[in-house]
Amino acid sequence: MRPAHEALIVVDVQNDFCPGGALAVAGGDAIIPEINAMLRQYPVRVLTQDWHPAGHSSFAESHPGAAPFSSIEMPYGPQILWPTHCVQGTAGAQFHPRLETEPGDLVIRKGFRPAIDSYSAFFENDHQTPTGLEGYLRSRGVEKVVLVGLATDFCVTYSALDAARLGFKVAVKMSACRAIDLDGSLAEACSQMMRVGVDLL
Ligand code: VGL
Ligand code: ZN
Repeated sequence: MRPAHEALIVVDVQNDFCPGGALAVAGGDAIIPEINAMLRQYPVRVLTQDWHPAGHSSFAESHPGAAPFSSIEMPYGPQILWPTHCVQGTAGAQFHPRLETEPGDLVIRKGFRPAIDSYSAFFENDHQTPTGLEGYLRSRGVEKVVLVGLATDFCVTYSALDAARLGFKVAVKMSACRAIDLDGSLAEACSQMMRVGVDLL
């Protein structure tokens, strides 16, 4: 067992981010055995679930004429428009069936506000609207978080940067993550994480 002040955060290991899903990440399901093993070793275990209402503003289909993976300006900054994914209540939004979710203490759902996306497990994409995870972790005495899951260069990195900004020690277990890698986004994400002291394991 890892020390009592360490939390594992499993980001978005959902069907739509795995092969065959609507926003499939290459090899997204290959990380599941390692994550299942890690879930048995951490005293605090959080799972996140991307959880969008139909017609969410981050979906390309919500912006007539816009192509998936193009970018638009939202009131809170630039936003990539994604293929429709992780719609509340659909099979694509469910955790992957091989992910052993039973040890999880908390499931944080995010991205449920129609007008704003939420990559990070801590704050929505305005970097201000909290999900509540910070308070949960502090109440449980957590000082260090280890992040795994999908996708390395979006939800994992945004979560890692926020956790570092909030003063947690942060590590990302890279072998238990997979990236979308849009236009060099993985390299950019890794350099941003290293710049703020996130340990890339
Ligand atoms: C994610 C794009 C859109 C992720 C979620 O989990 O990294 N990426 N929604
Ligand atoms: Zn999403």
